[in-house]
Amino acid sequence: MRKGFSIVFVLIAIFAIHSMAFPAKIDPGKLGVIYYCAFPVTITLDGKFDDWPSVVPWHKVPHDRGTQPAPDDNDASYEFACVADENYLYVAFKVRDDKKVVGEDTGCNVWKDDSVEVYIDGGNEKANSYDANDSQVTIGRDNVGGDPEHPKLGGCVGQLQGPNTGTKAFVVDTDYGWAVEAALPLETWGIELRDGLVIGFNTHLNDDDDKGPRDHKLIWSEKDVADTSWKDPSVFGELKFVEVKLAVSPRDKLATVWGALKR
Ligand SMILES: [Ca+2]
Ligand SMILES: [Ca+2]
Ligand SMILES: [Ca+2]
Ligand SMILES: [Ca+2]
Repeated sequence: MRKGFSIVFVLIAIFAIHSMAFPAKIDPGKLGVIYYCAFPVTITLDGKFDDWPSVVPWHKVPHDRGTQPAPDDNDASYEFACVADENYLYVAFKVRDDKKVVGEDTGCNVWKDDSVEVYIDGGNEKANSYDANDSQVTIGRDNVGGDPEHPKLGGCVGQLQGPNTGTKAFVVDTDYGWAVEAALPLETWGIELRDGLVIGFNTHLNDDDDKGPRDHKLIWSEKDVADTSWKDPSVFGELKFVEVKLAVSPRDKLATVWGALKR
């Protein structure tokens, strides 16, 4: 009788575990308006995305969304995703690009070469000019093969300039173009992580294909219609931090249940 009871209990437990094993759903937010950033998730900056939970939403910015659109998505388009832990906002980019241009414009001028930009308004004040918690952080493709702890950064605008933000970035070339895993320290912008917290946020892509000036400029925030995020945080979109319980492996859970049964 007792054995039968145990078997039923185990079956119920397995059913419950199976249900729990499906990862939490994360609201994808709205393209150009708001991104829901799951935490706590810690990412290893190695240029590989296998540590990004599959439930994390990716926002795709197509070739024709921005002030200098490209002819097609293979020429220029990108996807980005975010997660956070108690120390960092992690931002990943997968950039489609047909021609690599790096090393012509470096440092503060890297926005003229292949680069991505992350914009943060830590207090979400939406001011018309940069205050002490507003930044542009520009990460160039020229960081491929570089030091991820001390990447070359642009974004030399405002009080809290990109190169002074402590941002780390691992940048790799890929078969479709290039990719970035970046870690932005929350304390730089005075961000105290909690469920529901909203900050100002935007992402851009600069694509140079033939040297000289930038050829394509793609923009996530729908309010940034004139490429003015570099001076005006009021055109940023928003990022909302959402605490999620991501599933652990069913095997671990099962071991826990079996252990409890044996006691
Ligand atoms: Ca990784
Ligand atoms: Ca291109
Ligand atoms: Ca601000
Ligand atoms: Ca390019």
